[in-house]
Parts: sequence; C-alpha cells; structure tokens
Amino acid sequence: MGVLNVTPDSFSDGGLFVDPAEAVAHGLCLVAEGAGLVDVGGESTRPGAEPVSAKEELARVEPVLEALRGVPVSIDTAKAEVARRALELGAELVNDVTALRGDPALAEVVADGDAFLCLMHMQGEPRTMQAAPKYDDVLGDVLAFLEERLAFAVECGIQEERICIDPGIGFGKTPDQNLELLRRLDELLVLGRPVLVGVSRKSTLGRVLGDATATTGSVAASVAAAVAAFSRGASIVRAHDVRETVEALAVAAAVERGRITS
Ligand code: HH2
Repeated sequence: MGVLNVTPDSFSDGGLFVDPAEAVAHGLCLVAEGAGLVDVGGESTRPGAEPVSAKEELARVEPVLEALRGVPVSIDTAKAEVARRALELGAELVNDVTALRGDPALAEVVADGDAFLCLMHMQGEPRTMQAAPKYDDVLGDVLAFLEERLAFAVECGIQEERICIDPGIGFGKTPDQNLELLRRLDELLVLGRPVLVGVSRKSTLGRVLGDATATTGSVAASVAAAVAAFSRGASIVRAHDVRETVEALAVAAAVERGRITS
C-alpha cells in the first residue's frame, strides 16, 4: 500500500502533493514502483494534527481520485461523506484509523458499497494521543480492541472476509510499545484476518537510531521494519518509499520460499 497524502501537514511529506496534478503523478509512480494499492488521504493524523472538515477533505482528494480512476485505490478517511464519494469514484478499501468509532454513518457506507475495510487501533485521538499512552499489556489490549471492532463491523453488515486489521503503529503508543507490537505481531493472526502495518518513516525508527527528538525515520529504517513485520505475518505494508519496500519484501518472501518463484 503506497501512501499518497494530499495534505499540507502530513508528518513526513506534508505539502509535497497538495497540487492535484503532482498528487496524481505521484500516485501513478507508486503503482509503477509496485504498489498494489494507493492510499489517498486528505487529513493528517500525525500527533498534534488538527481535524479538517469533510468539505475541505473532499476538496483535497476528489480531483485526485477522479484522475486515478482505474488505479487500485484506498481512501484514508474516518468520514462517511468522504468515503461515499471515494467509493463512487472507484476506491476499493476504506482505511479508517478510528476503526468505525469516528463517524456513526461510516459502517453503512462501507457495507452498502461492498468495500474492503481496514480497522486500525488508536488510543485517544491525534491531537492528544502521544501525551501519555497507557496499557496493561499493549499487544493484549490492541488484540482485544481489534476483536471487538471486528465483531462490531460484522454486526453492521460488513463481510468479515473484506476486513483487515492494523495495530496502529504510532497512534497513542510510546516507541517501546510500538516495538513490542511489532515483535509480537504474529499474535494478531488469531483473529483470522490479514494484518496491515504502517511503520514507514515513523518517529520510533528515528528514536531507535539514537535521536531522542526524532519526528521521522529514514527509508532504510522503514524498510527494515517492513521486513520485520512481514516475517511476523503482516500481509499488507503501508509505505511511502514503495520501490525500496517492494524490493526488500520480494527478497524476504523469496527467502521464506527458498526459491525464486512460488
Ligand atoms: N499511519 C498513518 C496514516 N494512516 N493508516 C493505517 N491503516 N495504518 C497506519 O499506520 C497509518 C494510517 C500516518 O502516516 P502518514 O499518512 O504518512 O501521515 P499523516 O497522518 O501525517 O498524513
């Protein structure tokens, strides 16, 4: 899953793709580099980010989605109105970082649109989530949350086979909590759903490399984390640097198989 942030303030690429033409060109580039899905987002969820209105979010993503018709796209939104329009324009998956807790109308949009859905764990909300994250057992708490959200989504009429789950690296977690989630990622597989991981360029990676105030991580660090997630069972990796990530994962998968082709 390649990241396409059509925002002025995303944590690692804010402002780079606010011009729709540049966003579209970047989306096509991500596909050419091997992304199976382009995740289009019009609202930053970085720590401290201020929410934007549905009108503003739609104004950012609509022209990009229109131009990317025919390309496999997911929409990174928690808003029913944005998701509805994105699905009309051909998006296949709704990537909701609130796991259906943000907008009560979103579940129906996903169910009616027969869309795929990503349910992500987040403690708190982006404005304040890094203030003091607390867990009894981070993996156990995230697992219980995802199990409950999965049941809720199915109750709302969304087919279980269309849902993937995500521990939400960096969403209300300390660096050590993020690392423990990655280390124990395979424990999420008990839910029987594909696991998506988004660790690309996140600050925990910069902290591992010794910068106590890092807000981002390097490409090499991101690729290492993607491979670690893959080797613990992640089947979808959300990445900004698609070519490097695809190359690394292709080799990691070939090593698992012990042969070039499957
Ligand atoms: N991370 C970000 C945004 N959306 N969605 C899922 N499912 N999982 C993630 O880990 C995830 C996500 C944050 O990254 P980015 O989009 O680069 O930044 P911003 O939220 O500042 O736009």
